Amino acid sequence: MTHALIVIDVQTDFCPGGALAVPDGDTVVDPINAMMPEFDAVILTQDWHPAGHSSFASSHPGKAPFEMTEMPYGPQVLWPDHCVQGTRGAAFHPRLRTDGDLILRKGFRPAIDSYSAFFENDQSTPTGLEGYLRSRGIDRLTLAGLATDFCVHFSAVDAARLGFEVTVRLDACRAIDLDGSLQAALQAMEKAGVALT
Ligand code: VGL
Ligand code: ZN
Repeated sequence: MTHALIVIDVQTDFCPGGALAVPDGDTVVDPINAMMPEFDAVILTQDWHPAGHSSFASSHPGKAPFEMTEMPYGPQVLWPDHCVQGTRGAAFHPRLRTDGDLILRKGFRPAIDSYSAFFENDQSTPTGLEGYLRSRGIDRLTLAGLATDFCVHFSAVDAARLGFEVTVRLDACRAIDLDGSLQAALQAMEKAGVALT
């Protein structure tokens, strides 16, 4: 089997002091750096939004961060402005090793958010990652990074649904945990056949 590590969104804005800080988000950096040499391929994802993105509360008059809205594709959490293309907040954590094989950017379409590394939140627009992995003969995936209950969760469930053998290293993930979202994410990943370690 060819086994890839997918490092999800270990970016400055998701770490303490960032615009959408995940509690203890920076503590995933050392374990992720340490596990990289164990894999045949290392892929990093980068949340990469244009200014004024539709997932930002600031783009919806009268809405505050962490409230919900209805998008044409369904319910969507509204976030503080974060990971704006080319800003310091969108950069990888300064201590993260970024000498992997591929950096995949997502969330760049103004009207659609993208938690998953495989499909945007409309659940149909592909990012191209599936084709990249298949053409390299990669069939096994380990995921780590931020945030357990959003981008890691949706990436893991999509990967399992696409037929990859998927493990999530929970020791190298941290969660936002909005209204029970961590518990729901763990249940959804288990139900999808994702191994949680
Ligand atoms: C993420 C919320 C908004 C994540 C990205 O990386 O989990 N969460 N954008
Ligand atoms: Zn985002």
